[in-house]
Amino acid sequence: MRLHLINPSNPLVSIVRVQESRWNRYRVWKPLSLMVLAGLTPPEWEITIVDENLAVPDYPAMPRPDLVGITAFTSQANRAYEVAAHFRRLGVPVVMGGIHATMCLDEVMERVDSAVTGEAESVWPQVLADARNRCLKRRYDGGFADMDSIPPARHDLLASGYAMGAIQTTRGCPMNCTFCSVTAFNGARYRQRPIPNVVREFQLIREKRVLVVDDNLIGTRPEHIARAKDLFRAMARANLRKEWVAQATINFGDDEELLGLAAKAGCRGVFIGFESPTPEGLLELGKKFNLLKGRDFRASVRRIQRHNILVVGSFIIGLDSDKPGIGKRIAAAAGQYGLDNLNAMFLTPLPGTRLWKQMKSEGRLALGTFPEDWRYFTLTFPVARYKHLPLDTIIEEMTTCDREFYSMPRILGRVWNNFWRHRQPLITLIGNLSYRSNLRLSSNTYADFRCQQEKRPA
Ligand code: B12
Ligand code: SF4
Repeated sequence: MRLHLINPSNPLVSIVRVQESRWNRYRVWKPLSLMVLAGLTPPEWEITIVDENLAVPDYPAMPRPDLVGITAFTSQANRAYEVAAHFRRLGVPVVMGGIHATMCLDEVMERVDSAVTGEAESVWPQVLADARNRCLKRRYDGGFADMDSIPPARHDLLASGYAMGAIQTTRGCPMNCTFCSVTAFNGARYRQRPIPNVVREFQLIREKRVLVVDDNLIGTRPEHIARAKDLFRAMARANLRKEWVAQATINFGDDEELLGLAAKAGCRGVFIGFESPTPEGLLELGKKFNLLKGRDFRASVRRIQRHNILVVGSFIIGLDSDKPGIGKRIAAAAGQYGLDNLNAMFLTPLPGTRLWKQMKSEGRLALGTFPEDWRYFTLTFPVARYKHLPLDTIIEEMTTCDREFYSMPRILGRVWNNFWRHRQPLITLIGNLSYRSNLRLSSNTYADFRCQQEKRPA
C-alpha cells in the first residue's frame, strides 16, 4: 500500500519563496505533522512525504498512491483542494486533517473523501485500516491525544534541504488570546510528553539545529516551569549536541536557573509574542501575561540574551487601539527592548478564534470569497477592516515598521553589538538579512493585493 503525505504550498508566504530570496532557504521549516503521521503508520505502508515548500513535484510522474493525506493551515487550504482534486480525478481517496480541516470542517468535507479533526494519534491507524478495506468514513475525530503514547516522528523520511529539524514536547495553552487558534485546537490544558520520550526523539533528529514547535515550551505555572527545568537537565545529561530554538512567553526571562539550564541544553534562540507596545493593546488581545505589574521587557530580554540566547519578538498591527504611527511605535519598542529580530504581523481573524467570531459578527472581514481568499490568511495581508487604519494606512504602517527596524545601520548595530558580546553575530546577520530581503517581496505583494481589492465589487 502506497501513501502520499502532502504539505501544500502557498506562494504568498514569503518564507517559501526560496527562488526569489536565497535567505529564505534558512526559513523553510519541516512539516512535523506529516512526520508524526508517518510515525503512526504501520510498516506495510510505503510512505512518501511531499513538502511543496521545497518544490512542487510532477505528481503524474510519481507512482500512483493508494491513499493521499493532506495537511493544511488555513493559508494553505486552496492549494490543498487543488492537490486533492488532482488525486480524486485519478480515483485515489484523499484524507485531509490539521487545523483548517478542524476549524472549517464543512468546507473541507465538500472537497475531500474524508476529514480528520483534532489531533490524529488516536484515529490515524483506523483511517488507514478503513482505507485498506475501502470503507473510509467521511469524518474521524481524534480529539486530544494521550501525550504518553505519541510515537517518535519519522525524522528519517524527509529529504535534506532544511536548515533545521523539528520536534514537539507539549501541546495546549490555557491563555486563549483572542487572535490565536491554539486553545481552540489543542485545548486549554497544557499537556506534556514524558521527558525520556522527548530525549530519545531528539536523538533521532539528523540536523544539528532544531525547532521546538511547542507554543510555549516553558508553560505558565510553577509546575510547568519545573517540568521545563527537568527536561533541560535531561537534555544536557544526554549530551545531545543540538542547538535549538523555541517559543515561550516572556516569563522565560524571569528565572535565571531556567535560563542557565536552557542554554546548557542547547537553547540558542527564543520567539516571544510581545504583541503590542501598549497596555490597551495587550488588554484587547487578552495577552494578560505581558501585563504583569512591574514587568520590564528590556530587563527580561537582556537576562535571556546574557545566556547567549537570541530573542525574536512578535508584534501585531491593526488592533482597535492602534492609531496611525503604530508602525514607528512598534519599531521603537522592539529597539528599546533590545530584540535581535522583529516579526510584525497584521491582526488576522483566523477561523475558530475569538477574534474571528467577533470580527465576523461585526461585519469586519474585508475578504469573504472563501475558500479562494484563505490564501491571504498568512498574517502578512490586512484581511480585515481595522478601526483606525484603512487599507493604505495599515500597509504604510507595516512598511514603516519593517523599514525602520531592518534599516541597514540598525542591522549592523545589532550585529556589532552581538559580535562584542560573543552572541551569535553570524546568525543575527543571517536572520536580519533574511527578514530584510523579504521587505522588497512584501512591497510587490502589497501592490498586487491592493490591485486585487480595487477590482472587487464594493
Ligand atoms: C511550527 C509552526 C509553524 C512553522 C510551520 C512548519 C510546518 N511547515 O508545519 C512555521 C514557522 C513555518 C509556521 C508558519 C506559519 N504559521 Co504556524 N504554527 C506552527 C505551530 C507552532 C506548530 C505546528 C506543528 O508543527 N505542530 C505539531 C504537529 C504534530 O501538530 P499539528 O500540526 O497540529 O498536527 C496534528 C494534527 O493537526 C493532525 N494533522 C495535521 N495534519 C494532518 C493531516 C492528516 C491527513 C491527518 C489525518 C491529520 C493531520 O495530526 C497531527 C498529529 O496529531 C502551530 C501552533 C499549533 N499548536 O498548531 C502554528 C500555527 C499552525 N501557525 C499558524 C499560522 C497562522 C502560520 C502562518 C500563516 C503565519 C505565521 N505565524 O507565520 C505561517 C504559514 C505557513 C504556510 N506555509 O502557510 C496558525 C494556523 C492557524 C490556521 N487556522 O491556519 C497556528 C495554529 C498558530 C496560531 N497562533 O494560531 N508555523
Ligand atoms: S498566543 Fe501564545 S499565550 Fe496566547 S493563546 Fe496562543 S499560544 Fe497561548
